[in-house]
Amino acid sequence: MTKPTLVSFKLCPYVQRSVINLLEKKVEYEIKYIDLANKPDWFLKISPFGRVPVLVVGEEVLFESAVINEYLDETNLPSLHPKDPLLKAKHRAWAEFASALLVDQYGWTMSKEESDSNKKKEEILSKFKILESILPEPKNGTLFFAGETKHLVDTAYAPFFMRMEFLKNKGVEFDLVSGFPKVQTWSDTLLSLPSVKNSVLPEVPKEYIEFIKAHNSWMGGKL
Ligand SMILES: N[C@@H](CCC(=O)N[C@@H](CS)C(=O)NCC(=O)O)C(=O)O
Repeated sequence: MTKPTLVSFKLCPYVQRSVINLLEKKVEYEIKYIDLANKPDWFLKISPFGRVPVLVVGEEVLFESAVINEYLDETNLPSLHPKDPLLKAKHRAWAEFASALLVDQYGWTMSKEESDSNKKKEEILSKFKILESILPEPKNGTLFFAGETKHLVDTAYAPFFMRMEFLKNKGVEFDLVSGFPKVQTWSDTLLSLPSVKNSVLPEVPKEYIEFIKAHNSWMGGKL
């Protein structure tokens, strides 16, 4: 069977989720980078929403990171999902919550006006408050979504936390995580995983900041 091919934009957090899963599952894969500002025709033909990631598996094309990750999880056992259907459904619901955080993060960094950026920041903070209330207590300085064991849902959050870290490195005013001790421990745990560390190219931290600046957002002027 030929290797699956992941189509990527190197700064995309949704693609990064799939890379983390490919690495977690030790799947051999190819990766093709495209420029979203100049989408090639072959990509537009295979990506129904014109978005990355897409995963090409033989003759088939999968899109939507959550679906790609479920496929990778089912076809490369052991599964990173809980066995119990109710718990599995709960994990899927909280993976959706991670996607909402990514949307807030994009708005926070890319808004042209300070007031719009601040609204998004407040949305992130209110979501952190909810996460802090539902996360279990960390043990020995380690915390995953469900406690001591890593699950698929954790991989949905890691790209978000990585970008929070890139921003925090540009100034304490961009540090939203440290006010939430359990969220902070969760972030530290995820960012220390080899699959997460190796899920982006070395230039991504710098290019992420450059990307924000290049869009003339309010935050871009502060970085
Ligand atoms: N819900 C999608 C979101 C994917 C997404 O928004 N990808 C962005 C890049 S990070 C994209 O391809 N945008 C298309 C564009 O910028 O034209 C998923 O989880 O895969």
